[in-house]
Amino acid sequence: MTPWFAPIVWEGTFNIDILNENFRQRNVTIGLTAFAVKKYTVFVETFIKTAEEHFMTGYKVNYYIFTDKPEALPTVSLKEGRKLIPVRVEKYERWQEVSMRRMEMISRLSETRFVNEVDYLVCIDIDMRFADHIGVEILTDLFGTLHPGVYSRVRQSFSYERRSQSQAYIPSDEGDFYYAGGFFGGTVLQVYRLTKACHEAMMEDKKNGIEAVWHDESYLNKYFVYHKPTKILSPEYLWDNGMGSPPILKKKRFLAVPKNHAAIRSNEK
Ligand code: 5GW
Ligand code: MN
Repeated sequence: MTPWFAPIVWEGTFNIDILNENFRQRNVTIGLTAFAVKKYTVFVETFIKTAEEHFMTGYKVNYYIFTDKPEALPTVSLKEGRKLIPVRVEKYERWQEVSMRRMEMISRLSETRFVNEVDYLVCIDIDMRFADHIGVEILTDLFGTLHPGVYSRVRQSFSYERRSQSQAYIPSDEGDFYYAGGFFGGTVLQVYRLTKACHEAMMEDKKNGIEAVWHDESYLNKYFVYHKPTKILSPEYLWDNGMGSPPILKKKRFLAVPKNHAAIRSNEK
């Protein structure tokens, strides 16, 4: 538990049968948002195929795949009650902007679609594969995920934005955890508030000629200082095998797919 009594979700802390009973009675629909812009369309097939095996099995799921090339999305056969919904987005030149604009698009779609179509949203990176159970134990008003690189470290080592000119600024005596930009969510209302606030903070910074050190992740971390998540996911939910297999990790549920950073970040074909 956190000091504000939010559970930190690790294997062994929950009973999935009790949780399933509860969430099934409420007949929930879960929206998953992920972006596949420019070269990142290569990640879609593995992402969806492995999600069909491990993500919210037995529930109604809408996969909202935001992409500049909806026609390039693979056809993947989905289980009953699950839909793939392409959403066309602009392709920004700078990769930082591709990543940051996710907040704007999620907030916009929350107002126009998500509110009518789903109960909860799970907003995640696409350069990933599902490797073990991820179910309703993560669902709550607002959740964030401990960043796999720093989950065991102290506040002073968190790479929060430290320039007071930025809207993402966090003073050295504040902040609870360092959350990952690649896995957050909650109810549509809470995700709408979060993404709208982060987008507005980014636009204010842009106006002032400053961009936070870790882009959207910095603004997300700022938001969570003052709007505490009601659950926190352990790094089981966002792991990279490059960081090994520490004994505390009983499951690796969602894993980074290795990528060639130089090739995928270049604008060349
Ligand atoms: C490309 C080069 C560098 C950084 C980001 C991109 C990029 C990200 C892109 O060209 N297209 C795209 O759709 N994205 C989206 O932003 C993907 O959903 C991706 O998972 C997310 C975050 O970028 P990542 O995964 O490269 O960031 P890291 O910190 O996980 O490496
Ligand atoms: Mn990623």
